[in-house]
Amino acid sequence: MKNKKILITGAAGFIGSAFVRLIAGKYAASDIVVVDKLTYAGDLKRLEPVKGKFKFYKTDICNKKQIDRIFAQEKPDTVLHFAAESHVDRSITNPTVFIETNIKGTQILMDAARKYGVKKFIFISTDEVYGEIANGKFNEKSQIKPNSPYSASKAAADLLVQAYIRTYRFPAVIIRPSNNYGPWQYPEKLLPLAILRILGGGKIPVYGRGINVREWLYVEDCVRGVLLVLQKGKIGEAYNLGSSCESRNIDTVKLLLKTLNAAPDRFEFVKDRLGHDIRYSLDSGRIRKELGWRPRFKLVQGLKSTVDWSLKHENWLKSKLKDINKLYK
Ligand code: NAD
Ligand code: TDX
Repeated sequence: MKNKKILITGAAGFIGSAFVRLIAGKYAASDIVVVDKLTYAGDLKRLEPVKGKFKFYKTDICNKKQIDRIFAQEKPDTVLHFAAESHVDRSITNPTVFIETNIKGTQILMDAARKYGVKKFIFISTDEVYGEIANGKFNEKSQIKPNSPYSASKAAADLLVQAYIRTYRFPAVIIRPSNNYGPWQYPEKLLPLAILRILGGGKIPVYGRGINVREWLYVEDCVRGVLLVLQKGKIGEAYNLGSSCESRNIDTVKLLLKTLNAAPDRFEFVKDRLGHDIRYSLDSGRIRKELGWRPRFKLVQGLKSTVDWSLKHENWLKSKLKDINKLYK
C-alpha cells in the first residue's frame, strides 16, 4: 500500500516531531497533517526546521467533533498515533488526564479512522505495558502487565487497539518502543533533566539507589523503525522496538557526567519513585528480522550527540525550568 496522506497526532512532541522531521519533504505539505493539542509537552519549535512542510491543527484528540471534522476534511489513508500524556511521575500525581488522553483519545481516533476508511493505523505503545522483568526479555507475545498509572493507560489503549483489530478487522499495527532520548526531549525525563541540572550548576537526582535498568533508544533510530513499520509493517501485528543498550540509571548518569565533562560526583540519591519498575528489556528480533531495522546509535554516541545538541539549545531547555521546578519541588 502507498501511504498517500498521513495524519500524525502528537507531532509537536519529542518523538512525533522527530518523525515529521524525518519524512517532511518526502510528501507534499498537504499530505502531512499534524494534530496536536499543544499541552505543556507540545512545542512547535521542534518543527521549525520543517516549517511549511506540513499542515497543522491545534486540536485535542478527545474532542470527538473536531477530530471527526478533520478526518472528514483531510481523508487521511494512514494515521500515526503518537499523542499521549507520557510522563510516569506526572501520572502518579494526577492519573485523570492520562485516562482521558491515552485511552479515550485513542478510542475517538480509531472510531474516526474506521468511519473514514483509514487503511493503516499505527499506534505508538510502549515497552512499559509489559511491566518489569528482572531477567530475560519481553517478546510481542508476553503478557501485558503494567504497573504505573501511565503504563496502565497505555496498556488499556494497546488492548483496545487489539480488540478493534479482532472485532472490526481494524487495520492497526502496534509499536512498543523502549526509553527514547535525544534532541528536543522535554526536560522532565531523566536525561534532559540531568543535563539541565548540570547546566544550572546543580546535581542530578537519582531515584532510590540508581539500580533500575532502562533500554536506551536514540530517537532517530526509533523514528526510522516507525517509518519501516509504516512502509512494511504487517496489519494486525505488534513490533517491539528496542536498542539492546541496557544500562542501570546510576551507570547512565555517570556516563552522561563524563560526556558533559562534569565532576563524577554531581549526582545525589533521592526518594524513590512509587512502584518504580526495576527493569525493562525488549526482544526486538521481529522488527530486525522481518523489516530489517537496526539501531545506529550505541549509548555512548547517542549521549554525545544529545549533549552536543543540548549545549546548542540551552535556552530552549532552560525555558522549561519554571515548569520543571514546579513538578519536582
Ligand atoms: P511527549 O510528551 O514529548 O509528546 C506528546 C505530544 O502529544 C505533545 O506534543 C502533546 O502536546 C500531545 N498531546 C498530549 N495530549 C494530547 C491530546 N489530548 N490531544 C492532542 N495532542 C496531545 O511524548 P513523546 O515522548 O514524544 O512520546 C510519544 C509517544 O511515544 C507516546 O505515545 C508515548 O507513550 C510513546 N513512548 C514514548 C517513549 C519515550 O521514551 N519518550 C518510549 C516509548 C513510547
Ligand atoms: O529525576 C529522575 N531521576 C531518576 O532516577 C527521573 C525523572 C527519572 N529517574 C529514573 C526513573 C527511571 O528508572 O530514570 C529512569 C528513566 O525515567 P524517565 O525518563 O522518567 O522514563 P521512564 O519512567 O523509564 O519512562 C520512559 O520510557 C517509556 C518514558 O517517559 C515513557 O513515555 C515511555 O513509555
